[in-house]
Amino acid sequence: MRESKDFTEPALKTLFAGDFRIGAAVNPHTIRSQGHLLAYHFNSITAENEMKFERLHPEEEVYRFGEADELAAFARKHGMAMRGHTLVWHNQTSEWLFADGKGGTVSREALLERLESHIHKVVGRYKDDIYAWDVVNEVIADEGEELLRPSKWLEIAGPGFISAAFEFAHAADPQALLFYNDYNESHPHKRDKIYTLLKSLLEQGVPVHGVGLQAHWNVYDPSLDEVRTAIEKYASLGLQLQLTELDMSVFRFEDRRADLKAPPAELLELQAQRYEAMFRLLKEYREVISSVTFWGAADDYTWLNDFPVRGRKNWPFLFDEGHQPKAAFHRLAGLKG
Ligand code: HAH
Repeated sequence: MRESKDFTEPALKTLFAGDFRIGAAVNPHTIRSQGHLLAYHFNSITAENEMKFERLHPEEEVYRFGEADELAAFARKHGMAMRGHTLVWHNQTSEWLFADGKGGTVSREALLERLESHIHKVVGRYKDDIYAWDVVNEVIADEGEELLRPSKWLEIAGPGFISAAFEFAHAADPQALLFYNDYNESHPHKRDKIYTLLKSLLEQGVPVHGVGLQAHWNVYDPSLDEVRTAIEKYASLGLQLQLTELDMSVFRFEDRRADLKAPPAELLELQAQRYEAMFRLLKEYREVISSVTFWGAADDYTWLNDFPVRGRKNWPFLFDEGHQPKAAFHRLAGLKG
């Protein structure tokens, strides 16, 4: 691992200090294995998994805050900002939440009470550490004309669970910036649906302050034009934007090939060009984009090593497996203005 003294390249957080915060998703392993890299280059973190419902609240009477607390302590120690991820999601959520304990389904009222008490406890606990929460994650349906994705939340509580979550979070910490977060956010069909949801929340006076563009992108998709149009459309609502989970896969989403042992030079060059073009675009919108968080920090650890093709390695970041800057990093370091 590179030691602190080995970092001589300019720090990302300094390069973009006039534009937006630069964040990374972390976990209790990577704050150790990537500790120096994180402390040198990044000024914001997000817990990759440790603040998700199933991890914090595995049983009705049991909260487990140990690992989340460790990550918050890391942020404090290094003077980093912290984003909270995530309060309401259809995945990684404990089964007990939706059950009545008698083999049936909980009532709408009881589900919303449980949500309120969860949010009160979690948002309240991290009031001094977390400045922004992903309150609701991924409720928009990817395909078709339905606005909302089918889920236990929707089935039991109806669409009102979305505004309820924002209201509860706002009551728990009136200072916190509250985000709606989703992926495929730059694809026109889903973009328009996300926009429709946000517009309706704002019209109802729901306390939503920002939209999180997950930005799980790859070297071919989405196009620069699609990203620009999405940014302009979301920003037209008067919301602030953050890129919350950026990575740049070297594979198309549908690509299942699993034979690559190392990234070919042409792909790394393509990745570098894409990062450069994307960050040039993001800088144009620095007035509305307040943070850009990568869903990891360096190629030694990424959730894409298993998703969507199990066991396949990927190389989506600006730093390689040895935490050395890649071509993409050098291209960003050369951006002017
Ligand atoms: C994200 N989903 C989640 O927000 C994050 O919590 C998780 O760690 C990784 C990725 C992205 C996603 C998905 O859930 C399903 C299909 C495609 C992408």
